[in-house]
Amino acid sequence: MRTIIMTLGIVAGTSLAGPDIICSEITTGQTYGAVGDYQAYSFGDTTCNIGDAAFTYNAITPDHPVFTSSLYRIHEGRFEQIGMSFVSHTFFPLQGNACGLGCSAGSPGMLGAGCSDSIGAGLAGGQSDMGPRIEIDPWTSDFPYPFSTINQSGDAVYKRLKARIADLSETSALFFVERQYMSNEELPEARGNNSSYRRVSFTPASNSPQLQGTTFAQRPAIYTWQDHGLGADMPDPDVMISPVSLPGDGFVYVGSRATDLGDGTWRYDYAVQNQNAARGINALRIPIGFNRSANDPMFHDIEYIDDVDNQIDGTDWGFSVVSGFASWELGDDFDSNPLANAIRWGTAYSFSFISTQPPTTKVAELGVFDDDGSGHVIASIVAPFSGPCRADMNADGTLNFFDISTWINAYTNGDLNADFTGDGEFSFFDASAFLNEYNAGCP
Ligand SMILES: [Ca+2]
Ligand SMILES: [Ca+2]
Ligand SMILES: [Ca+2]
Ligand SMILES: [Ca+2]
Repeated sequence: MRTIIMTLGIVAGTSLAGPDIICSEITTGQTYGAVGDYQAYSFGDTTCNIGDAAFTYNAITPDHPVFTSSLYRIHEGRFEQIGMSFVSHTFFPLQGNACGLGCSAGSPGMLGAGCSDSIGAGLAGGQSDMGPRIEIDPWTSDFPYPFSTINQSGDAVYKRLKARIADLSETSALFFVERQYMSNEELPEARGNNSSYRRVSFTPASNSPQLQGTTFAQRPAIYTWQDHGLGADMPDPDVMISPVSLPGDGFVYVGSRATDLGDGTWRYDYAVQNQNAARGINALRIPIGFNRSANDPMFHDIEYIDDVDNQIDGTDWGFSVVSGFASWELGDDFDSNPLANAIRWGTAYSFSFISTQPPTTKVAELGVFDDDGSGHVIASIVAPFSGPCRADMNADGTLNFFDISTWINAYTNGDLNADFTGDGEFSFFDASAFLNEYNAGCP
């Protein structure tokens, strides 16, 4: 018996074989510009191959990793993306041992198993080696070569990680830079750990970056909200982060938090970060209960500025409170407009509204932009309780047959407003919870 188990273990281990890139440290920063309202940056880093096979770094074919940089901030309790770069195409790797894994250097032009590479901020800011994000398939990391705008440079902020100076000048905000790698040689199991972040501050007047604290490796930027939500290195236990794996595709993360405004209302903040999902997200739907309200909606997306990627439409999503959901909807899918303002890989959009109801745990729907008929995916979130009396499904102040009928209809339709257990599944336990609350009556 023991032999069989060990054999299975070896087989499972073998299935994970291959190269596995991570960004282990963000090391240096450099400033460019300003140009108009924007300041630009580049950051150096150290990467490690923590897998058991070498990576190819062939600069003149599509067989090399690429990386990108993004800027985020936590401001007034919200997590927001405020900047993004094009992707940088890598070339000849160094063969160091920065991760202490014992580098077995392969042939020249390969990053051997256990080996590290590093790049300074100056090289990382090279415009000639940067191409558009939109040409990268974030799940397979395939892209055309030569990529668009290869060898093209421009003004100081062109292609580089850039942000509005006004967004950087908010002294009460915490700022974070995220580095994300992508490689078409990684197996699916090795693709989820390719984003790392580090806190950064900006010197007033010069806007120059100062890296702070340590790098949070293999951790997408949305976790800054949880890791630093109450201040630098002060975690916020009220922030919920839910990873969602799209079938046959990459990861999307949904963050949520409720803030008691002290006047009988709560502000609900949400953020959706698409790390590496090719299909994108085009809706966020929060079940709040039928005939309940949600007010003062806020929507924050990302600006696509440079020539190729700015083909992507910047139209803000619409907000509605309809049929028991507070929803933000893009209003397009990939088939109707491939360049619509979906939450694409390497970006995070933020949302909020105000409710008179205190928080509970529920499940939200995320619309899939390029869904091929597969429909939505779900994620656990903090959301307003459907009260004051939840069994009063139609919120008319009395309990009667219409509430039972409304619950049964919702349950039959797979409507999350019937999910009384808040787990995203529809089962006997939801019926039991509804009937118990109905029989207990409302105050
Ligand atoms: Ca990896
Ligand atoms: Ca917009
Ligand atoms: Ca009722
Ligand atoms: Ca349920």
